[in-house]
Amino acid sequence: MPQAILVPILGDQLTRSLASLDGCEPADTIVLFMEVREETTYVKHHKAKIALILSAMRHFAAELEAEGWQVDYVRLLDPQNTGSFAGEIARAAKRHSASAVRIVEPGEWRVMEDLRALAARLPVSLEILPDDRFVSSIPEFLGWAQGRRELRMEFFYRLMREKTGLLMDGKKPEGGRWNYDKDNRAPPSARMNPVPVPRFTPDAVTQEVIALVEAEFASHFGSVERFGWPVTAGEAQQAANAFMAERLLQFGTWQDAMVHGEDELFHSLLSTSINLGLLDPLDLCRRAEAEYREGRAPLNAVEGFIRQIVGWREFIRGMYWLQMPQLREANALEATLPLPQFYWTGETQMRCMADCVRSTRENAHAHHIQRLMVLGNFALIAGIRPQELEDWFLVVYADAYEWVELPNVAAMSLFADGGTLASKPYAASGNYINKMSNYCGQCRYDVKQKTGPDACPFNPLYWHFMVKNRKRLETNMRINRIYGTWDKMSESRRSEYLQSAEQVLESLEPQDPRWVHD
Ligand code: FAD
Ligand code: DLZ
Ligand code: SF4
Repeated sequence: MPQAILVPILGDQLTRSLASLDGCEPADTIVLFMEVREETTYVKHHKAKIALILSAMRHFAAELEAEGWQVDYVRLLDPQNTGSFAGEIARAAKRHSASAVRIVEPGEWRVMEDLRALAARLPVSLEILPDDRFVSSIPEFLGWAQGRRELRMEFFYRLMREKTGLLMDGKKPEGGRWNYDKDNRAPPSARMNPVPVPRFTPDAVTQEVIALVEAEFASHFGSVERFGWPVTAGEAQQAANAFMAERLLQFGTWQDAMVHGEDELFHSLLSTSINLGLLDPLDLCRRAEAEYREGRAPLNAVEGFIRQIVGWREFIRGMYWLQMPQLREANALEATLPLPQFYWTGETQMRCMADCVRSTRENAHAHHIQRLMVLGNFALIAGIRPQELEDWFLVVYADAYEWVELPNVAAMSLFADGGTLASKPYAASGNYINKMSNYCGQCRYDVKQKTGPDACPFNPLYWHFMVKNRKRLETNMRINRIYGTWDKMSESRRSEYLQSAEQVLESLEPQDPRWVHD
């Protein structure tokens, strides 16, 4: 056989039109998949996340094989498995006497560094191709960012709307406004009638992977009992169809609402499939736009959905590559508190936190406002060390890869980059959670009480955070007025707030680090 080209496909590159396959002929190409310990345990990912990725990899490899591609699939327990991408690519290049290796750029900095180091020592050339599954390339984003004083999603988003033509009316935005965010914030209401998200019964491949995960990763966080994620492009399309037909209509209005025990509401739950490469994000946006153009979904819903994808998702990825590797160490607010153990166990009397952790454990998912305004907000105002919360988010969500997790956690949620990404910290007292959810009614704490043992912990922590960071935040025009309110309080009221906050902080049991690393 003539010398083959080796095409390694990483676990989140499961896309039929992947750039590295483009132009290759099955007869002289070896497609390599690698289940490796370095990826499954560099943090101890949620069991369902590992099951999802390995099952999706196995299904995709089988599909390529059925199409006539020569697939070399290294399984986790293969005795020769070296446990790393670099080790497996080098081994496969030798095994197949490959003339060259072609790979699409990885999503994560860590893996890119490993590939660059590998390229320097491999005896054959290793070509790293741009990942064209995004609307904006990394150089395009870096070019846009260069020289700008403020990097705001809104302006980048408008550019992406113009570039794609999504929801454009000539040169103007459809409906006259770029952003209908104000129409995306209705609190929960009796009028809400969410249709359940489709769940996919694990087939034999997924069941085998689940058994492997239970055996090999028993001490990892989370449960696989309710596993129902789409694991093929076909299933992902079914999930997308159901979203477009049943939930997009109301997605916009209740995007920020939270309801106890209702884990999905009108969210798409498509992030796992998009991030794996099973769904094309731009195609989803075009489908959502068609729902609007054909009168089946309102503009606030469709614009909201499109903004999340060509706005936030693209912007977040650009910010990752702009801010790495510094972002991983960023801690602009000098927060040092260890992550509380209840992020893992859910054992807290805060009803909002307990429900979000439960959903996270059962589903490897929580929706955006639960992530930002409950789980992230608590960590922000309590002063949790960013790297501990970042590891937590990377472990627990099935859609978490560092390129998307890290900017969302460090920059958006914890303001750890000092405001490069967000114009102000997303800090809130219990009042916000009470307005946007039904959590507080049956909570052991009283959201109306500001201080004392029965007060909602978010209330004193909010002021504690504001006071602690006064020097840094007072110059921020978007929040500086809050200090006027603080200054008008009596001395005794202020010290009640601070003492209450200290009591909450002292009561927090630090996490057991073995949740993240053995
Ligand atoms: P929907 O509400 O239906 O939104 C549609 C799509 O928009 C999502 O599928 C996703 O692809 C995209 N999207 C929306 N918001 C964002 C965003 N801020 N960044 C990137 N894409 C976005 N998303 C991840 O994919 N992986 C993560 O690891 C992740 N970590 C997060 C951590 C924090 C602290 C916060 C605040 C947000 C995080 N997000 C992350 C963004 C968002 O919460 C999830 O994309 C969303 O909850 C996924 O559920 P969904 O598919 O139902 O989303
Ligand atoms: C997250 C993950 C896990 C848990 N396991 C694997 C694996 O065994 N093999 C693989 O190819 N990819 C895995 N992944 C996804 C990778 O971590 C991801 O592709 C890289 O970090 C690049 O973003
Ligand atoms: Fe959460 Fe406070 Fe409401 Fe309890 S009262 S659910 S702790 S916001």
